[in-house]
Amino acid sequence: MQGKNPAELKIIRVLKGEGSGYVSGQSISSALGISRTAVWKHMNSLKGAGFPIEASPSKGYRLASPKDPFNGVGIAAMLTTDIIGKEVVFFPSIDSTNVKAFELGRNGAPEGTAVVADRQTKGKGRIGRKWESPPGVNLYASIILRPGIMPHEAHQLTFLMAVAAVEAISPYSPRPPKVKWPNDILIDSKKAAGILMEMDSEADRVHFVVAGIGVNLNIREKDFPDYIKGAATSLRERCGQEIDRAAFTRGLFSSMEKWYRIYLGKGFAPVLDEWKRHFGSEGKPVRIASFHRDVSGICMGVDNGGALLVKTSSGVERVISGDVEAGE
Ligand code: BT5
Repeated sequence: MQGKNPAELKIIRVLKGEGSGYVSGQSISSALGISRTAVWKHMNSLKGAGFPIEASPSKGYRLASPKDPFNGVGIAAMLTTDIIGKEVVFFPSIDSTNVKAFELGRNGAPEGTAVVADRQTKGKGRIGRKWESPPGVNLYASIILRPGIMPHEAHQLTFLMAVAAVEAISPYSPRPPKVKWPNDILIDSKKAAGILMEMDSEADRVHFVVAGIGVNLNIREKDFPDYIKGAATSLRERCGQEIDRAAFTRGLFSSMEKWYRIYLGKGFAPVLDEWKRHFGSEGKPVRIASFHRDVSGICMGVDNGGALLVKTSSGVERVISGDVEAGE
């Protein structure tokens, strides 16, 4: 677990302001009001955190590359949000970021706290399924939200996360990403991201929601386990370039914050409208497998609450949970 030091975040911002140019130790020391020795110590700590800092006795310090390390400091360095990720709790390895975020939420962690990991040993999908979470390649993040909603409204945040994820993924995707009801992001019909919403609530009040998201950023398709090969992809595979994980995470947090503010201010309707623009199944045959029944028919879209509408031989059915499979 890593925290962040405000002086070090300022130093990174000063260095980034110069691109790959040098900044003298003296000017950093006067900008921050700290001694040259303190600057030197912070530089060493930043190097230890993975920032590519180069020092020259005559010119000062510079960042040799714009790529930030993927850890708490690297993500926090250039974060522009006020809520989401204001507190980043980073783990090189953890069982599940959702489990950790839940624990922190119960202990009163503030809204927007983000638990991020390089690797999960027990990454969770829905209903006991697994989320493949190898190290060094992807993003696994869980955000604590305290929106003051009723338990039956909590699923709306899944749509919100999907909209934010599409917005963050789009710049890296040669073809528009599509949402698959209720919680998948697909590129070229393959799953690139999944969302897992869990809540702590009483009958009429949500204490907090943990919004978990896994985005396949740099994993190669050949490295997926056999059972999902062909059905899963990554941004790296789609755009042909290595994705800067820290920069992607910040972009995702910004999109989440944008849509969260819209949701708090204007309600679910604008979020759902945006979600519908990216919905890939409307007008297509679908088959939904859920706990107690299977429904097959033509997808008619979603209703105002986000339930899936399916035209079957016996009329239009409203489906509130399950997995959509392409129909025959
Ligand atoms: C999901 O479940 O798609 C929710 C995934 C949420 C993962 C995040 S990571 C951060 C946070 N912490 C956690 O522990 N979880 C969240 P579901 O719709 O049930 O899909 C699970 C299914 O997706 C699996 O049964 C596989 O078929 C497939 N799958 C597993 N890992 C995958 C991966 N990395 N990429 C694409 N598909 C995957």
